[in-house]
Amino acid sequence: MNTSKLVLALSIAALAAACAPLPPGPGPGPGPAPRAAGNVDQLFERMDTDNNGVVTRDEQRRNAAQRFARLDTDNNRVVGPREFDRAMSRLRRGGGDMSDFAFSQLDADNNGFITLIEYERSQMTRFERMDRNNDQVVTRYEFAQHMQQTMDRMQNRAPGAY
Ligand SMILES: [Ca+2]
Ligand SMILES: [Ca+2]
Ligand SMILES: [Ca+2]
Repeated sequence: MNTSKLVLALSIAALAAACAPLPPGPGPGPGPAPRAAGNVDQLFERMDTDNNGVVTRDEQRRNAAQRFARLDTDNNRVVGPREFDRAMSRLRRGGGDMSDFAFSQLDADNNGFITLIEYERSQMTRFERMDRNNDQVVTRYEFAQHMQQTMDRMQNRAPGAY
């Protein structure tokens, strides 16, 4: 398994679960900023629940639990493909093959459902990827870099490329 693909899938899944609809249409304003820049700030602020400017492992874990609860719309403690697909379809680019791929990455034991434990584990893996300097916190800068890479990959590859 190519780890960058894995992390991309996890990032997209997390984005979908963050339930922040990306602004549709062409990006605002001039400059090199990616059109998701504003969202990156918003997403980071949502992750940094105590507002101290960094995301800790505890915050990441708690956020994972909250996102999971949001994905599990029928409250049966697992997220099935349909629930996941619905979340992914909020991300215009994320549907279809990409959704299937992300789902299969999250469903570690391949039983057709994502459990909270599987989801948490994936989010902690993602945390480790984001924490580039391994100081056990993710800064806004680290997060922005991570999201930038995710966006670049989403834009440069058709979903079918996976
Ligand atoms: Ca924090
Ligand atoms: Ca469910
Ligand atoms: Ca760090």
